[in-house]
Amino acid sequence: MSTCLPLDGSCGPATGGHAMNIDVLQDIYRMMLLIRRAEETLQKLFLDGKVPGFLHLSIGQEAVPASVSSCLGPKDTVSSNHRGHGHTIAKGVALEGFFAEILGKATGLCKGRGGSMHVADLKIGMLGANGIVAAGLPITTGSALALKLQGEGHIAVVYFGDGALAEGVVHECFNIAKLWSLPVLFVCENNGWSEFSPTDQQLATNLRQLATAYGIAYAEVDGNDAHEVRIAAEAAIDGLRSEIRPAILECRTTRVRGHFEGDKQDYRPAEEAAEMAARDPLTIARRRLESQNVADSWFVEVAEAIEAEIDKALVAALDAPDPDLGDVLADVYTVSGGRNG
Ligand SMILES: Cc1ncc(C[n+]2csc(CCOP(=O)(O)OP(=O)(O)O)c2C)c(N)n1
Ligand SMILES: [Mg+2]
Repeated sequence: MSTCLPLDGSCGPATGGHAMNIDVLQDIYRMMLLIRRAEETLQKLFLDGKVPGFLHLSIGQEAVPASVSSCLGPKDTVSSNHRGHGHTIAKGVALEGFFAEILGKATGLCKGRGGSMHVADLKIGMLGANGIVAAGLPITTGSALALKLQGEGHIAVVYFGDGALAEGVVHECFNIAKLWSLPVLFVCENNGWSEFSPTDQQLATNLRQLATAYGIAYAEVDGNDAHEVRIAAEAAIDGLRSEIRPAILECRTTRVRGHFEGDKQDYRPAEEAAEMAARDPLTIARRRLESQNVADSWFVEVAEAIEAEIDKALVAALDAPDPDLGDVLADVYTVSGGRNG
């Protein structure tokens, strides 16, 4: 199927002069649902006591990575933060190794040593989730420098939250990315919260003003509308590839769950829950697809296929062996620079 998907019912170009084929939004919807179901699976595993460590779910934010990654190729790189499951899955990670990593199994993508906040898969350009707020920005800025020097037209993307904007390293990265014209897309998932503090209690300015100050191209979108995110991301990424320069994309989104699983969220206004339900990214995308006559049967088929994919990966991950304690020092670098194991 290759029907034009308009914003307004016409079939002309949508925002920014870009039209979108309906199959692009179908692919994005499929990816959003895969992320949602994978995280719901993790949520259950966590409640069963099978996940060592913390779990930060990105439920409500799926439209951002699904849409941004739909514009990327395997040689483009991505780095992420503590809420990184969606970023990782959207970049194309194998689900079995992903689940195994979060379960701490030997077959995990990082041999079970990283867990939820440190999943990485360099083969597919996933440079890693990161438990240190804002730490993905210098990693990605460095990757963008490498990609620019390689000269093959690939770009680097970093996802970070509004809470990261108060970190000094963000400003260093904006500065050097602009000065050196690095092909990096800074994607801010602004969900209005940094742990238990609203954004305006910890940031004296806003991202639009920061982008202006650094002279970096900036766009702001409804991060829960996959169609809008895709159009804005495509325009930004086209600019990065053709002009070799940075851009900032701010996506207004919703952190549906607590900061971490188990967070009681008693600091949160009660009315936020209803607002978030009305902005569910899957519902918004589904309505757009239905308005273009995508049949109910298509949604059923997609949901069944995803359930089967997750079940298969999960069974394999749960059956996988735990790491051998004898390997505990393997891959650990010593102070003198030698390598154990
Ligand atoms: C350098 C650093 N400071 C503080 C923390 C504790 N911390 C973990 S997540 C977080 C809030 C992050 O908020 P945001 O970047 O908006 O991401 P969100 O959780 O909303 O997705 C904080 C302060 C940390 N992990 N690293
Ligand atoms: Mg936040």
